[in-house]
Parts: sequence; C-alpha cells; structure tokens
Amino acid sequence: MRPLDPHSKIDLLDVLTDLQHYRPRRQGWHWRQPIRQHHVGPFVLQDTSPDLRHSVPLPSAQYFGDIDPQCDVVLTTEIASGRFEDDIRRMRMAAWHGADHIMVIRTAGQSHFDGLIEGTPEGVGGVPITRKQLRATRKALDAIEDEVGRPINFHSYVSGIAGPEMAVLFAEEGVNGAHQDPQYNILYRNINMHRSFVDAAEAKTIMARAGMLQIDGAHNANASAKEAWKVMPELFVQHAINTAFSTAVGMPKGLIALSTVPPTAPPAPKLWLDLPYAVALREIFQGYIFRAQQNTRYIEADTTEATVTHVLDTLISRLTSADIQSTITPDEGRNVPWHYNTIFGVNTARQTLMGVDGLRDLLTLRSAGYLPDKVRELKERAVLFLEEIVRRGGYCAAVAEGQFVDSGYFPERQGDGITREPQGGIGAQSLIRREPDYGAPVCSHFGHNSYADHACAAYGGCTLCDASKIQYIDELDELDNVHRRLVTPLTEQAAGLLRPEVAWAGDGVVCVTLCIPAAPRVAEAAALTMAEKMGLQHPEVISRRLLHPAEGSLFEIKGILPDAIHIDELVLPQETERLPEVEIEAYVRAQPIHIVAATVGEDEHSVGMREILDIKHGGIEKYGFHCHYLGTSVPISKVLDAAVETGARAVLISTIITHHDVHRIAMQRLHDLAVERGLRAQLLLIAGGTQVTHDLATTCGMDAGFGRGTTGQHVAAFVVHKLRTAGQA
Ligand code: Z98
Repeated sequence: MRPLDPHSKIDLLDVLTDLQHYRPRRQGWHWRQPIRQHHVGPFVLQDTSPDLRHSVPLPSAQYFGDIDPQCDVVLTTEIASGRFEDDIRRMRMAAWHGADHIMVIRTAGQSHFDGLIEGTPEGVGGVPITRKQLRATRKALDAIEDEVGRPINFHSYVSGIAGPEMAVLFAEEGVNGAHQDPQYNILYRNINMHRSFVDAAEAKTIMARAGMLQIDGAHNANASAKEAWKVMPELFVQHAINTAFSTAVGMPKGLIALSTVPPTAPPAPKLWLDLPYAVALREIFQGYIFRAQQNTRYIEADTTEATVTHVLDTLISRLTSADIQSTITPDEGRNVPWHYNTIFGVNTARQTLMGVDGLRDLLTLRSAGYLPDKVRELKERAVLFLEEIVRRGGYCAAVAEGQFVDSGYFPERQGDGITREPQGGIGAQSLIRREPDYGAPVCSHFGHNSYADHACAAYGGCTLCDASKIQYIDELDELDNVHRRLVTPLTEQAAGLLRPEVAWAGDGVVCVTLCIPAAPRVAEAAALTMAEKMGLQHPEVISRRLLHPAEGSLFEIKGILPDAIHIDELVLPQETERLPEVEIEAYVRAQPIHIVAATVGEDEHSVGMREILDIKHGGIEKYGFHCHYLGTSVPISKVLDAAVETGARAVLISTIITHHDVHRIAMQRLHDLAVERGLRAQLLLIAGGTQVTHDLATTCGMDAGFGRGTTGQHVAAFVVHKLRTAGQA
C-alpha cells in the first residue's frame, strides 16, 4: 500500500487492492516503551512514551509549543460504525489522537453464528468480522501506524459459539488482541456452558500461540448488575476463573488482561467505593495485565457528566495501575457512538493521564485505616463467594442456581441472578468425548491428540504454519458489499461534494444544541419543531438536560441535512501571508511604525492584547513597533484620539466580551468613527478576541480580525504586508 499523505484522505481502493496477497507484517501485542524523565517542550515528564510522528495535540498544547507528550499506557478506542470502510477512516483519526489499541465491535448477533462469515456485509451496532474485513483493516492500520510512528494493536472478539474458528482466523490475519471468556458466552449469550469451556480451551491455546492479548469479560457483570458496586466480590471470582483457566491452558500471564471497571459514578462516593476495589484487585492478581475500562453502567445522555466520570476512572487507574486505559465514548448512553465522541473519549484519557503525570511520585495510598480495611473486606467476600461455588458443587451448579450477577452484596442475596441450565443454551449437546485414538492434524489444538506435537507435518503445514494455505474468499453478496457501498461516497468525493457525517461517509447527520426557555414538555416539542424549521430531516432528541423546571431545558437534536455543498462554490478565506520574522523586523526597524492598542468598550480583559504586544510574550514589540497601549475599557473615540496624537499607522482593539454583540458593535463603531473623522484611509484597523474571526471583523469594517491562537507574528506579518503593498502601490 502507498504510504499515507497526512494531507490526503486514505485511499480505500488502494486498501482493497490485492487483498488476497496481503499478509500481516507481525503477530502479537505491542506495548509502549516507557520513558521516565522525558524532556518535552518546557517540561520534564515522568510517565511517558516516545512521541508520535504525526498527531493532533490537545487543544491547550498551543500554549506550550504544540507539544504532544504520549502517556506510557496503551490507549484503547472502540470503533463501531457498521461498515468497515468507515471504521478505517475513524481508526486513522483515533490514531492521530493517541489511540494504539483499536477494538472493533462485532455486529449484533455474530457470537451466535456457528461458523465464520465471508465478504463484507454491512453490520448493525458493529461490523461483521470477516477475513476480508480483518485483512483490509490490518492493512490500513499498517499504513496508519507508519504515518503516526507507533505500532497499533488491532482487537476484536473471540467469545461466541464460533470462538475457536474466530481464534484461528485472528491468528492467521495478525489480529493482536481479543476478548475471550467462557463466562461471557454463558451469562450474556446463553451459549451452553460445557461447550463454552471446551471452546475456550481451544481458542486460548491458539491465541497464546499468536501472542494475542486476551481481555476477559468480568466487566459485563459490572455493566449488567442493578447496583454495580454490589457485584464487586463476584468480579474477583469471575477474573479468577478466567485467569486460572487461561494459565491452565498454557497462556502466559503477560497475555492475560483483567477487564476492570470502577463500578460507580458520582453522585455515588466514587473514590470511597471504587478505590479499595481497584487496590484489592491489583493485590490479588499481581503479575497479570490490567485493562481499565471506563464506567459505562452509569452513563446518561449528558456527555459532560460521562466525561467527568471517565476522568475519575482514569485517576483511579493512576492511583493503582493500568497497562491499558480503555475508552469507549461519552455518548454511549445515547446509543449513538459517533466517531468524534470516541475521539473525545481518547482525549479524556490522554488529557487526564498527562495532567496526573508523576502522581505516583507525589502520593502514596494509606496503609492503615479505611482503605486497607475495605480491601480486606472485599477479598473476604470474594473468598466466601468462591467457597459457596465449591459448596454448591462447582461452577455449573452455581450458575444453574443463579449465583452470578445477583444484586445482593455477597453474602447478601436478592435471588435475581442470571440462571443457566447446564444442559441447555445454544450449542447444547454438541460435545463429543474424544476417542483414545482421536486425531486432528492441526497445530495448537488443545487436549488429547494422537498426532505428534507438530501435527500438520504429515501434510506439509496447516494455515497457522503455512499462510499460503489460507483460502481468501472475496465478496459473496452482489448487493451488500464494500464496492457497492463505496459507489456513492467516492462519486460524490470525485464531484467535489461535501456532506457532514457522523456514522457513515456523508450520511448528512448533524447535531444542534437548543436552549429553550420553557417547561420541559413544551420545550422539547418546541426544540423538535425548531429543528424542522432549520430544514433538518428526521429530527430526534438525543440529549435533554433540565436547567430549571420552569425556566428552561437544553436539548441536543440530531437530524439529517439533506443538501450537499459543492466545494468549488465555497468562498474560502484568504490565507494570511506568514512573513518570516527577519523580514518583518527588517521592514519595521527601517522606519518608525506607531501602533495604538486598547481593550475597548466596557471590557476589562487585558491578557490577550498584552500577549500580542508585549515583548516578554513574544509579541510585536520585539520587531521594533512603537506600541501605545491605552489599557482596558477604553472608549473608541479615545483610541482614535491617540492614533492621531501618535501618528499611528494601525489600531489594534481587543474585544473579548460578546454579550449583546458588543464585539461587533465596537468594531463597527471604530470603523464608522474613523470614516467620520477622515482617518480611515490612513489607518489599518485590526480587531482581536476569542470570538472574532477575520470574516466577522471585515464585515464590521475592520481590515483584519484575529481569533484564538493568534500570536504577535500573525498580526505583525499582516501589518507589514499591508504597509508594504500600500507603499508599492
Ligand atoms: C468492552 N465495551 O469490553 P458479542 N466477549 C467478551 C466481551 O466482553 C464482549 C464480547 C465478547 C466492552 C464491550 N463486551 C462489551 C468477553 C463484549 C462481545 O457477542 O459480539 O457482542 O461479543 O470493550
């Protein structure tokens, strides 16, 4: 595949070309290389790993020289568009934001398929995992990891009725990690329990051979329990069953990850409940891998609330430990995992981890008092839980009697646990005891086999030993395949058409925020009607937040914008010329150029303007401009008086407050008054402020407007460019 150009979209047709000959270039999991005492920009950071070649830094990085330090733990994102070709574009964006563990959610129901599927049908709630989908995705990820400069772990699910087949497929196609836990099959997919454990032994053997990292399914009890903090004793036991089973099958500890979620969310006393649990878990399962998942049990439609919980979850990871910090999406509670929200999820973890960098050098957890007492209590409850399983006659009997996911805080019982019949479930009666002369000529086959260790030697290699034996099957469905799905997006792209998108390429989905000053019922109906008036099709409320029962509510509404935009018809803002610093200085030093500057109106903000002017902050004074700073809340007329007195060539006004549109009014007034006094032609009028854009400023009569992220060099370059062209004219 051709290397990716950071300024061009990924070429999906290139990804799809010659897939039958693609082979993954490595197997197994990749960890980041930790760097302690890492000098990054003006800072020395403690818990980092190598920087990326290409990335999108956190927004505040602009104040620190655009640094983008990378934390030392692997960051997960979950991708679930339903079309793998769209997943790939999402993965590229996520990788630029620091994700190096990409989990692809399977389409609904695939864990009930007793076999593999081929082609690339469209999925619901995720993508169908197929050889072609895996191959295309891994191939694209090779290019993406080269672009960002860090290996990316690709991950999906090996649980389900076809678990062993999935494991072979994943090993063949270079998948780096997978969820595998027989308890998940039993409790959540009602797959026969005996079959699930036999399949798990086979699947885990294959995963271990391929060096795949395994994530267990204990967190599902967390997500499905009525009161998630009460299920804690059981979670230890679920982890224990899967880890013990995995090591018994031959998986190394370093490939066995416990999937753990801090169980609660505010207003529950989160740290009080979740921290002892996290500590106890790390103490019991030393030497295993910890995959810390964000809490999803208590995510509502409010993304800000979900983000705060996620920050606290990540703090708990740092106070204890996590090898993988998993992120889902702050909008999981709305069932619309939009790709920009999954990226927000990654950024929440990344921002928090950088913010608490060095935490373990600053704090230690108390070794006496509530914390260790609670840790001990949790462990005792877990041991009692395990003893009860043994008393009942083992795991199968315990599940049959509803011991798991009961909403009581063990040993308390509510009698509402999940029950499964040992002889029932999907795939029941499908186990056949192996005969003494049983033989299967395949490698990495668990259990008794009359073939010798290298079972495939007899016929010259199985697909795990000789990849040329893998049968690649292309699309099977004439109607539901990637080439057909790509026709519209690629045709529109070639024609220069643009639509907004959220779930799929150019799906037209947009989200608008409306604050309606009425009681909730009226407000909601009004918000939907207003969205319709905006021309949105199929408007739907995806989030509602009460501000006050009578005064108002806030709604986020999704809808479809029916129209496409033609890129050729867009009027693009002119690119401002970035003159080199030496050129600016040479021009300014050669002649005295006076500039008058002020924050105008009734605005007391001074920092932004000072940053543009002041030499200490790298502002325009350093080029030799004579700056006359008049202060804050300065009337427009005074600004012009000063311009006349000093013989200024340019006036800079800063206007931060936007209430009542005062920023527009101030700009317009400056222009009008300058015209009235006959000064307009001799003065460059420039406005700045957080909500000021060049377009807005010019429509209000300014020569230029500068918004967020402006530095002195931008302003100086503009002034010099204008004066130079005026001089030449
Ligand atoms: C996660 N957000 O862990 P289906 N096996 C195990 C699982 O935990 C899951 C599946 C399979 C969570 C996702 N977990 C929830 C052990 C799912 C998925 O049947 O294809 O949905 O299997 O990242």
